[in-house]
Amino acid sequence: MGIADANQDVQRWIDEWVRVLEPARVELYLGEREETDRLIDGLIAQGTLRPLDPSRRPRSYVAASDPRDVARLESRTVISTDDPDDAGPTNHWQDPTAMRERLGKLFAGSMRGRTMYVIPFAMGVVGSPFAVYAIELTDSAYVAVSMAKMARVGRAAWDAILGGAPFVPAVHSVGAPLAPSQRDVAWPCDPDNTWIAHFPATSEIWSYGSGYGGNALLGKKCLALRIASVHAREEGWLAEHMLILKLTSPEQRTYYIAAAFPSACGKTNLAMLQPSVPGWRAETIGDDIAWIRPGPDGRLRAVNPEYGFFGVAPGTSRRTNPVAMATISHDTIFTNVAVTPDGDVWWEGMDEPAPSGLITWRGEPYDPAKGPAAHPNARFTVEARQCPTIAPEWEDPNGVPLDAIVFGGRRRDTVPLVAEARSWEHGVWLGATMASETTAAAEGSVGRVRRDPFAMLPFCGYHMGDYVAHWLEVGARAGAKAPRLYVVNWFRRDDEGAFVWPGYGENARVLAWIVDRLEGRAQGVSHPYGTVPAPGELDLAGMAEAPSWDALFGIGDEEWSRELEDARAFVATLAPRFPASLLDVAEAADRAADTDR
Ligand code: GTP
Ligand code: SPV
Ligand code: MN
Repeated sequence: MGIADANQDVQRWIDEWVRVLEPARVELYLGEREETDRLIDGLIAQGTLRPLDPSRRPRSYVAASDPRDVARLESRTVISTDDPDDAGPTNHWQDPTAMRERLGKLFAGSMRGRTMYVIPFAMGVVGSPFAVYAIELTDSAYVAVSMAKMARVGRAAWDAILGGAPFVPAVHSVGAPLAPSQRDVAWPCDPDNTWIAHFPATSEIWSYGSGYGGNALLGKKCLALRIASVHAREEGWLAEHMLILKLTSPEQRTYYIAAAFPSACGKTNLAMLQPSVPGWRAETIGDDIAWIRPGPDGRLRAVNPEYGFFGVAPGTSRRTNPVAMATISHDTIFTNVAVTPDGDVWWEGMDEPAPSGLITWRGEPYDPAKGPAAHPNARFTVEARQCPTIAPEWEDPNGVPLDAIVFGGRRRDTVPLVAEARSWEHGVWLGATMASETTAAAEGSVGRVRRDPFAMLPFCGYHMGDYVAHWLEVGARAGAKAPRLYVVNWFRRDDEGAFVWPGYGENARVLAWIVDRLEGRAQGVSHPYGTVPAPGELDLAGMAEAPSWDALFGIGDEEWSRELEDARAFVATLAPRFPASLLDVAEAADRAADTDR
């Protein structure tokens, strides 16, 4: 079906995999309406998707995953380079030959009884200088229909690849072959043997055993971050875990801001911000990944290479994120949310309390004593063009020029609400040593503070020390045209454990201060983290309970020295590739803050 016209390289690659995987059928999937409808009908018949009430949420479905397959599996995500040092200490390294052998055994016959979908796609606008082409082979129809929402799947990418454009070869199997007459399960997977392997030397991605999110939608973290970060380093650009936001001031000036926060730390929410401050307007360009290249004028230009949002459902409400709620009002696939008796979705943090008769993500009647109704990493999958605040330039093939880049994390103390770095180098130090409390977006314990450089800890495809050095080079080349660098923290808490900052739409106050800095209107005061708003400088007018300056920015001497010591200990683990000059930059910044105090 259409594969006959594939050019020889592509055909040979597909044939090789068909021999290994032994699917019962092979289908080219271009994401077209009729094909998608047919796949969805099949998924409903199989019990993977359950249609929601079309009068409440048209053309929308709920999937419930296997409870053992609910998030990215960081411990089984590997970078296979010949030299382990090229993967660096922050990645799980596996010898490429051994990994190919091990996965080869798992892949052998793993698609028996199933259809293999051949999915050509582009990350970035087809034909643009940013575009990267790829083909994912998968035996999951759920992955296929999700990919059509998340990436530019289709004829244009296929034609580009057939025309000879290089493509990233990506192979995915849920690892659950079907014997003849064996009944399928709703969510096939092989959790005991899951591996998500990357071979940077050949840009290959091999994923086995999981059907969930970043483990299986290979255009996202595997391609657009881990593989792309390797290309980016070689070619002088940046592949980042960042949202991109367009901000228009009351003076009608436009600013483009990118922000790196770790998983489940607020990127989608900031990307869809509805400013609480009168006169400001925010529009969305991307919510998770930014590819950043120097433009012809020397400014850094960013694109969102994705086509949709794979957003965290819990905590999303009309109060916190009305834009997301509007975006997912139709044509959305929900995974691991709860289902109401009238055929709609529910999760913790929604505006309405849990209705009676609620069925949890595990398919059981809801009993609060037995845990949440929606899995904490429950997600929605939806095309970006459904977002009411999507900016027209989100598909600009040349991207948007960045004015500021923000680093943030989830920290109950220490890190101030906002600070401007003293220089690009100082900002790189702050980005390289940022830390965050772990979340449900990956397997493992939640709430533990870990260093997560540039929110890229699980996503950098090479040595983290080299990555930091690459950031220095990109900044040096951009010179005075480089965007300014900031840190933010929406998650400081008081003694009772309550957030001191209301967050969400109120974060616009922080963005307004950043713009004031860009325009030279805000003086700021010196702080261990750089320049923070002087008391009274942050516009808190009209806030119900304005927090004190100290609650938002205060930091004790001991708190600061502990932080600095911990940051230094972390970067020591990246030596000798971590740029030593940054230690001097950090020390100079520390001294500057000291003299100012
Ligand atoms: P990934 O998709 O995993 O990369 O997550 P993300 O960075 O896009 O995070 P998202 O915006 O989905 O937010 C994750 C969680 O943080 C949700 O439960 C939000 O409600 C919560 N959150 C987001 N912004 C804020 C904020 O400003 N303040 C507080 N307190 N919580 C927030
Ligand atoms: C993240 O964990 O940062 C996500 C979800 O955006 S996933 O696609 O699973 O990586
Ligand atoms: Mn993310």
